[in-house]
Amino acid sequence: VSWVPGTDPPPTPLPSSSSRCPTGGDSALSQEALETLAEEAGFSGSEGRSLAFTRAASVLKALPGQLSALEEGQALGSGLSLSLGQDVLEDGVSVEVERVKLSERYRTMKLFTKIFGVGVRTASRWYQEGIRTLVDLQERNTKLTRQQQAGLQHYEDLNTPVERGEAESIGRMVQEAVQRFLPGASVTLAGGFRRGKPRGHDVDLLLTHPEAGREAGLLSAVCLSPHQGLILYQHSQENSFALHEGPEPPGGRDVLDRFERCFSIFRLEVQGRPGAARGWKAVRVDLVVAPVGQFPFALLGWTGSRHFERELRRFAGHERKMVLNSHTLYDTRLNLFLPAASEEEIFQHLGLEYVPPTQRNA
Ligand code: DCP
Ligand code: MG
Repeated sequence: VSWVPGTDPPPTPLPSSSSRCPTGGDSALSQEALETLAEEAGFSGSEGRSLAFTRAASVLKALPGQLSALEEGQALGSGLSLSLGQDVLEDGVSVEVERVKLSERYRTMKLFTKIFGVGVRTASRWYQEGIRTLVDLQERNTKLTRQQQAGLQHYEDLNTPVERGEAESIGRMVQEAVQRFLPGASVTLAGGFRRGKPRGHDVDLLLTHPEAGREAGLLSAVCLSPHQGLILYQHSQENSFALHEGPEPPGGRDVLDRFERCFSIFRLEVQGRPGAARGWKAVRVDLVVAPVGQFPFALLGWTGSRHFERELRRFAGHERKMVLNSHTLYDTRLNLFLPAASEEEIFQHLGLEYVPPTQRNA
Protein backbone atom coordinates (compact mmCIF):
# COMPACT_ATOMS: atom_id res chain seq x y z
CA VAL A 1 0.00 0.00 0.00
CA SER A 2 1.47 3.35 -0.87
CA TRP A 3 -0.07 6.70 -0.26
CA VAL A 4 -0.73 9.41 -2.78
CA PRO A 5 0.38 12.81 -1.53
CA GLY A 6 -2.65 14.86 -0.66
CA THR A 7 -4.79 11.97 0.49
CA ASP A 8 -4.85 10.24 3.84
CA PRO A 9 -3.69 6.66 3.54
CA PRO A 10 -5.76 3.65 4.49
CA PRO A 11 -4.67 2.09 7.77
CA THR A 12 -1.70 -0.16 7.16
CA PRO A 13 -1.29 -3.07 9.54
CA LEU A 14 2.18 -3.21 11.00
CA PRO A 15 4.36 -6.12 10.08
CA SER A 16 4.58 -8.36 13.12
CA SER A 17 6.73 -6.53 15.59
CA SER A 18 8.79 -9.58 16.42
CA SER A 19 10.02 -9.99 12.87
CA ARG A 20 10.73 -6.40 11.93
CA CYS A 21 10.25 -2.97 13.32
CA PRO A 22 8.55 -0.11 11.50
CA THR A 23 11.73 1.87 11.31
CA GLY A 24 12.98 -0.33 8.53
CA GLY A 25 15.55 -2.32 10.43
CA ASP A 26 18.44 -0.22 11.59
CA SER A 27 17.54 3.06 9.88
CA ALA A 28 17.41 5.72 12.56
CA LEU A 29 13.92 6.93 13.35
CA SER A 30 14.63 10.31 14.80
CA GLN A 31 12.35 12.99 16.06
CA GLU A 32 13.71 15.21 13.33
CA ALA A 33 12.85 12.64 10.65
CA LEU A 34 9.28 12.42 11.91
CA GLU A 35 9.00 16.20 12.04
CA THR A 36 10.13 16.40 8.42
CA LEU A 37 7.47 13.88 7.44
CA ALA A 38 4.87 15.84 9.43
CA GLU A 39 5.87 19.02 7.64
CA GLU A 40 5.75 17.37 4.23
CA ALA A 41 2.28 15.94 4.97
CA GLY A 42 1.15 19.44 5.95
CA PHE A 43 2.53 20.84 2.70
CA SER A 44 0.45 18.25 0.81
CA GLY A 45 -2.68 19.31 2.67
CA SER A 46 -2.87 16.02 4.53
CA GLU A 47 -3.52 17.19 8.06
CA GLY A 48 -4.45 13.79 9.45
CA ARG A 49 -1.14 12.29 8.42
CA SER A 50 0.73 15.35 9.56
CA LEU A 51 -0.81 15.06 13.02
CA ALA A 52 0.04 11.35 13.24
CA PHE A 53 3.70 12.10 12.52
CA THR A 54 3.70 14.98 15.01
CA ARG A 55 2.25 12.67 17.65
CA ALA A 56 4.84 9.99 16.89
CA ALA A 57 7.64 12.58 17.16
CA SER A 58 6.22 13.61 20.48
CA VAL A 59 6.03 10.02 21.77
CA LEU A 60 9.65 9.53 20.73
CA LYS A 61 10.65 12.65 22.66
CA ALA A 62 8.92 11.35 25.78
CA LEU A 63 10.41 7.85 25.65
CA PRO A 64 12.87 7.20 28.46
CA GLY A 65 16.56 6.86 27.61
CA GLN A 66 18.04 4.71 24.90
CA LEU A 67 15.72 2.13 23.42
CA SER A 68 16.48 -0.48 20.84
CA ALA A 69 15.07 0.11 17.37
CA LEU A 70 12.58 -2.66 18.04
CA GLU A 71 11.29 -1.18 21.31
CA GLU A 72 11.07 2.21 19.67
CA GLY A 73 9.12 0.75 16.79
CA GLN A 74 6.68 -0.90 19.16
CA ALA A 75 6.08 2.31 21.09
CA LEU A 76 5.42 4.24 17.93
CA GLY A 77 3.61 1.50 16.06
CA SER A 78 0.00 2.64 16.05
CA GLY A 79 0.65 6.24 15.05
CA LEU A 80 3.13 5.38 12.37
CA SER A 81 1.42 2.43 10.80
CA LEU A 82 -1.45 4.71 9.91
CA SER A 83 0.81 7.18 8.25
CA LEU A 84 3.55 5.34 6.48
CA GLY A 85 2.92 3.12 3.51
CA GLN A 86 4.18 -0.45 3.36
CA ASP A 87 6.87 0.54 0.86
CA VAL A 88 8.23 3.14 3.26
CA LEU A 89 8.21 0.62 6.10
CA GLU A 90 10.19 -1.74 3.92
CA ASP A 91 12.69 0.71 2.43
CA GLY A 92 13.26 2.46 5.73
CA VAL A 93 12.08 5.79 7.01
CA SER A 94 15.42 7.47 6.47
CA VAL A 95 15.25 6.75 2.73
CA GLU A 96 11.83 8.36 2.59
CA VAL A 97 12.99 11.36 4.62
CA GLU A 98 15.95 11.87 2.29
CA ARG A 99 13.64 11.70 -0.73
CA VAL A 100 11.36 14.30 0.82
CA LYS A 101 14.20 16.63 1.78
CA LEU A 102 15.64 16.57 -1.73
CA SER A 103 12.36 17.13 -3.53
CA GLU A 104 11.99 20.48 -5.22
CA ARG A 105 8.46 20.92 -3.98
CA TYR A 106 9.34 20.35 -0.32
CA ARG A 107 12.31 22.70 -0.49
CA THR A 108 10.34 25.44 -2.21
CA MET A 109 7.36 25.07 0.12
CA LYS A 110 9.69 25.32 3.09
CA LEU A 111 11.34 28.44 1.69
CA PHE A 112 8.00 30.16 1.10
CA THR A 113 6.19 29.12 4.29
CA LYS A 114 9.08 30.60 6.26
CA ILE A 115 7.96 34.05 5.03
CA PHE A 116 5.90 35.72 7.77
CA GLY A 117 2.31 35.80 6.50
CA VAL A 118 2.65 32.97 3.98
CA GLY A 119 0.75 29.74 4.62
CA VAL A 120 0.61 26.43 2.79
CA ARG A 121 -2.06 27.58 0.33
CA THR A 122 -0.21 30.66 -0.86
CA ALA A 123 3.11 28.81 -1.04
CA SER A 124 1.49 26.02 -3.02
CA ARG A 125 -0.06 28.48 -5.47
CA TRP A 126 3.26 30.19 -6.05
CA TYR A 127 4.91 26.82 -6.58
CA GLN A 128 2.30 25.92 -9.19
CA GLU A 129 2.91 29.24 -10.91
CA GLY A 130 6.54 28.19 -11.31
CA ILE A 131 7.98 30.54 -8.71
CA ARG A 132 10.95 28.95 -6.97
CA THR A 133 13.01 31.58 -5.15
CA LEU A 134 12.61 34.76 -3.14
CA VAL A 135 14.23 36.64 -6.03
CA ASP A 136 11.58 35.19 -8.39
CA LEU A 137 8.91 36.60 -6.07
CA GLN A 138 10.38 40.09 -6.32
CA GLU A 139 11.23 40.00 -10.02
CA ARG A 140 7.80 38.82 -11.06
CA ASN A 141 6.13 41.53 -8.99
CA THR A 142 4.06 38.91 -7.23
CA LYS A 143 1.18 40.49 -5.36
CA LEU A 144 2.03 40.49 -1.66
CA THR A 145 0.08 41.56 1.40
CA ARG A 146 1.61 44.19 3.66
CA GLN A 147 2.43 41.40 6.11
CA GLN A 148 4.17 39.31 3.44
CA GLN A 149 6.14 42.33 2.24
CA ALA A 150 7.42 42.82 5.78
CA GLY A 151 8.12 39.08 6.01
CA LEU A 152 10.16 39.14 2.81
CA GLN A 153 11.99 42.29 3.77
CA HIS A 154 13.09 40.83 7.12
CA TYR A 155 13.31 37.21 5.95
CA GLU A 156 16.77 36.49 7.31
CA ASP A 157 16.27 38.08 10.72
CA LEU A 158 12.87 36.47 11.21
CA ASN A 159 14.34 33.06 10.46
CA THR A 160 17.18 33.57 12.93
CA PRO A 161 16.28 32.23 16.38
CA VAL A 162 15.35 34.75 19.07
CA GLU A 163 17.58 34.30 22.13
CA ARG A 164 16.10 34.32 25.63
CA GLY A 165 17.98 37.53 26.50
CA GLU A 166 16.46 39.23 23.46
CA ALA A 167 12.97 38.07 24.42
CA GLU A 168 13.48 39.39 27.94
CA SER A 169 14.63 42.81 26.76
CA ILE A 170 11.60 43.08 24.47
CA GLY A 171 9.47 42.10 27.48
CA ARG A 172 11.01 44.97 29.45
CA MET A 173 10.47 47.44 26.59
CA VAL A 174 6.80 46.52 26.41
CA GLN A 175 6.48 46.59 30.20
CA GLU A 176 7.78 50.19 30.25
CA ALA A 177 5.40 51.27 27.51
CA VAL A 178 2.47 49.54 29.19
CA GLN A 179 3.23 51.15 32.56
CA ARG A 180 3.17 54.56 30.94
CA PHE A 181 -0.33 54.04 29.57
CA LEU A 182 -1.85 51.90 32.27
CA PRO A 183 -0.03 51.75 35.60
CA GLY A 184 -0.58 48.40 37.32
CA ALA A 185 -0.86 46.42 34.09
CA SER A 186 1.39 43.39 33.79
CA VAL A 187 3.35 41.77 30.97
CA THR A 188 4.07 38.02 31.01
CA LEU A 189 6.44 36.15 28.73
CA ALA A 190 4.54 33.10 27.45
CA GLY A 191 5.16 30.61 24.60
CA GLY A 192 8.29 28.50 24.40
CA PHE A 193 10.32 30.83 26.62
CA ARG A 194 7.95 30.21 29.53
CA ARG A 195 8.53 26.50 28.96
CA GLY A 196 12.22 27.18 29.56
CA LYS A 197 13.39 27.01 25.94
CA PRO A 198 16.61 28.98 25.40
CA ARG A 199 15.49 30.28 21.97
CA GLY A 200 12.36 30.54 19.90
CA HIS A 201 10.88 31.86 16.67
CA ASP A 202 9.04 34.77 18.24
CA VAL A 203 8.21 36.51 21.52
CA ASP A 204 4.75 35.87 22.96
CA LEU A 205 3.64 38.47 25.50
CA LEU A 206 0.45 38.42 27.49
CA LEU A 207 -0.91 41.66 28.94
CA THR A 208 -3.54 42.11 31.62
CA HIS A 209 -4.65 44.43 34.42
CA PRO A 210 -5.92 43.36 37.87
CA GLU A 211 -9.11 45.43 37.42
CA ALA A 212 -11.39 43.90 34.79
CA GLY A 213 -12.14 46.24 31.88
CA ARG A 214 -9.15 48.52 32.41
CA GLU A 215 -7.12 46.50 29.89
CA ALA A 216 -9.42 47.36 26.97
CA GLY A 217 -7.68 49.37 24.26
CA LEU A 218 -4.26 48.94 25.85
CA LEU A 219 -2.76 47.45 22.72
CA SER A 220 -3.53 50.27 20.40
CA ALA A 221 -1.77 52.53 22.87
CA VAL A 222 1.30 50.29 23.05
CA CYS A 223 1.45 49.24 19.41
CA LEU A 224 0.59 52.46 17.66
CA SER A 225 1.85 55.42 19.59
CA PRO A 226 5.02 55.19 21.61
CA HIS A 227 7.86 53.59 19.74
CA GLN A 228 7.22 54.56 16.16
CA GLY A 229 10.78 53.72 15.23
CA LEU A 230 10.83 50.49 17.18
CA ILE A 231 7.92 48.77 15.55
CA LEU A 232 8.66 47.87 11.94
CA TYR A 233 5.30 46.26 11.24
CA GLN A 234 2.09 45.73 13.15
CA HIS A 235 -1.47 44.74 12.62
CA SER A 236 -4.01 44.60 15.36
CA GLN A 237 -7.14 42.66 15.93
CA GLU A 238 -9.82 43.76 18.34
CA ASN A 239 -11.27 41.59 21.04
CA SER A 240 -14.25 39.71 19.60
CA PHE A 241 -14.99 37.31 22.42
CA ALA A 242 -18.31 37.46 24.25
CA LEU A 243 -19.22 35.03 27.01
CA HIS A 244 -22.90 35.01 26.10
CA GLU A 245 -22.01 33.31 22.84
CA GLY A 246 -21.62 30.09 24.79
CA PRO A 247 -18.97 27.48 25.16
CA GLU A 248 -18.11 26.70 21.57
CA PRO A 249 -14.44 26.95 20.72
CA PRO A 250 -13.93 30.47 19.43
CA GLY A 251 -14.02 30.98 15.72
CA GLY A 252 -13.27 28.49 13.01
CA ARG A 253 -10.57 25.88 13.00
CA ASP A 254 -7.83 28.35 12.25
CA VAL A 255 -8.80 30.87 14.87
CA LEU A 256 -6.90 30.29 18.07
CA ASP A 257 -8.69 32.83 20.21
CA ARG A 258 -10.40 36.17 20.01
CA PHE A 259 -8.34 38.35 22.28
CA GLU A 260 -7.27 41.84 21.41
CA ARG A 261 -4.00 41.07 19.72
CA CYS A 262 -1.15 42.71 17.88
CA PHE A 263 1.07 40.80 15.46
CA SER A 264 4.21 42.82 15.09
CA ILE A 265 7.84 43.02 14.12
CA PHE A 266 10.05 44.90 16.57
CA ARG A 267 13.34 46.54 15.80
CA LEU A 268 15.63 45.36 18.58
CA GLU A 269 18.95 47.05 19.19
CA VAL A 270 21.68 44.42 19.47
CA GLN A 271 25.28 45.06 20.40
CA GLY A 272 28.23 43.26 18.90
CA ARG A 273 26.16 41.13 16.62
CA PRO A 274 28.70 38.96 14.79
CA GLY A 275 28.98 39.70 11.10
CA ALA A 276 26.16 42.21 11.12
CA ALA A 277 26.68 45.57 9.51
CA ARG A 278 23.85 47.13 11.47
CA GLY A 279 23.22 47.19 15.17
CA TRP A 280 19.65 45.95 15.14
CA LYS A 281 17.59 42.87 14.40
CA ALA A 282 13.96 42.36 13.38
CA VAL A 283 12.05 40.16 15.86
CA ARG A 284 8.50 38.80 15.64
CA VAL A 285 6.44 39.78 18.67
CA ASP A 286 2.87 38.73 19.46
CA LEU A 287 1.08 40.90 22.01
CA VAL A 288 -2.15 39.54 23.47
CA VAL A 289 -4.43 41.29 25.94
CA ALA A 290 -6.57 39.18 28.29
CA PRO A 291 -9.14 40.46 30.80
CA VAL A 292 -8.03 39.33 34.25
CA GLY A 293 -10.85 36.75 34.59
CA GLN A 294 -9.65 34.95 31.47
CA PHE A 295 -5.96 35.43 32.15
CA PRO A 296 -5.19 31.93 33.56
CA PHE A 297 -6.86 30.35 30.51
CA ALA A 298 -4.96 32.65 28.17
CA LEU A 299 -1.69 31.89 29.97
CA LEU A 300 -2.30 28.14 29.76
CA GLY A 301 -3.27 28.42 26.09
CA TRP A 302 -0.36 30.65 25.13
CA THR A 303 2.30 28.69 26.97
CA GLY A 304 1.92 25.66 24.70
CA SER A 305 3.39 23.59 23.35
CA ARG A 306 0.92 23.25 20.52
CA HIS A 307 0.95 19.52 20.99
CA PHE A 308 0.42 19.84 24.76
CA GLU A 309 -2.54 22.18 24.16
CA ARG A 310 -4.09 19.87 21.62
CA GLU A 311 -3.80 16.86 23.93
CA LEU A 312 -5.06 18.78 26.99
CA ARG A 313 -8.13 20.02 25.09
CA ARG A 314 -8.78 16.55 23.76
CA PHE A 315 -8.54 15.15 27.30
CA ALA A 316 -10.95 17.81 28.59
CA GLY A 317 -13.48 16.96 25.88
CA HIS A 318 -13.24 13.19 25.82
CA GLU A 319 -12.59 12.41 29.46
CA ARG A 320 -14.34 15.26 31.25
CA LYS A 321 -16.95 16.49 28.77
CA MET A 322 -15.54 19.97 29.19
CA VAL A 323 -14.65 22.57 26.58
CA LEU A 324 -11.28 24.18 27.23
CA ASN A 325 -9.97 27.12 25.22
CA SER A 326 -7.84 30.19 25.85
CA HIS A 327 -10.84 32.09 27.27
CA THR A 328 -12.76 29.68 29.49
CA LEU A 329 -13.45 26.16 30.71
CA TYR A 330 -17.04 25.01 30.27
CA ASP A 331 -18.58 21.92 31.86
CA THR A 332 -21.16 20.55 29.42
CA ARG A 333 -22.66 18.17 31.98
CA LEU A 334 -23.26 20.88 34.57
CA ASN A 335 -23.86 23.55 31.92
CA LEU A 336 -21.63 26.08 33.55
CA PHE A 337 -18.36 27.92 33.17
CA LEU A 338 -15.71 26.92 35.71
CA PRO A 339 -13.81 30.03 36.79
CA ALA A 340 -10.15 29.86 37.71
CA ALA A 341 -7.79 32.34 39.34
CA SER A 342 -4.65 30.40 38.36
CA GLU A 343 -3.42 27.69 36.03
CA GLU A 344 -3.35 25.35 39.04
CA GLU A 345 -7.12 25.74 39.45
CA ILE A 346 -7.70 24.83 35.80
CA PHE A 347 -5.77 21.58 36.27
CA GLN A 348 -7.82 20.94 39.44
CA HIS A 349 -11.09 21.39 37.53
CA LEU A 350 -9.80 18.87 35.00
CA GLY A 351 -8.91 16.42 37.76
CA LEU A 352 -5.26 16.51 36.77
CA GLU A 353 -2.10 17.05 38.73
CA TYR A 354 -0.50 20.40 37.94
CA VAL A 355 1.99 20.26 35.09
CA PRO A 356 4.60 23.04 35.35
CA PRO A 357 5.45 24.91 32.11
CA THR A 358 8.87 23.26 31.77
CA GLN A 359 7.12 19.90 31.50
CA ARG A 360 4.81 21.01 28.72
CA ASN A 361 7.39 20.68 25.96
CA ALA A 362 6.04 17.46 24.46
N1 DCP B 1 -0.74 28.23 20.17
C1 DCP B 1 -1.63 27.19 19.92
N2 DCP B 1 -2.17 27.07 18.67
C2 DCP B 1 -1.83 27.92 17.69
C3 DCP B 1 -0.93 28.97 17.94
C4 DCP B 1 -0.39 29.10 19.20
O1 DCP B 1 -1.94 26.40 20.81
N3 DCP B 1 -2.39 27.76 16.48
C5 DCP B 1 -0.19 28.37 21.52
C6 DCP B 1 0.76 27.27 21.80
C7 DCP B 1 2.08 27.88 21.57
C8 DCP B 1 1.85 29.32 21.95
O2 DCP B 1 0.50 29.58 21.62
O3 DCP B 1 3.06 27.29 22.34
C9 DCP B 1 2.75 30.25 21.25
O4 DCP B 1 2.80 29.97 19.85
P1 DCP B 1 4.17 29.95 19.07
O5 DCP B 1 3.82 29.63 17.66
O6 DCP B 1 4.91 31.19 19.32
O7 DCP B 1 4.94 28.67 19.67
P2 DCP B 1 6.06 28.55 20.76
O8 DCP B 1 6.24 29.83 21.49
O9 DCP B 1 5.68 27.35 21.56
O10 DCP B 1 7.34 28.18 19.94
P3 DCP B 1 8.38 29.15 19.20
O11 DCP B 1 9.65 28.99 19.94
O12 DCP B 1 8.47 28.59 17.82
O13 DCP B 1 7.87 30.55 19.22
MG1 MG C 1 6.60 31.62 20.48
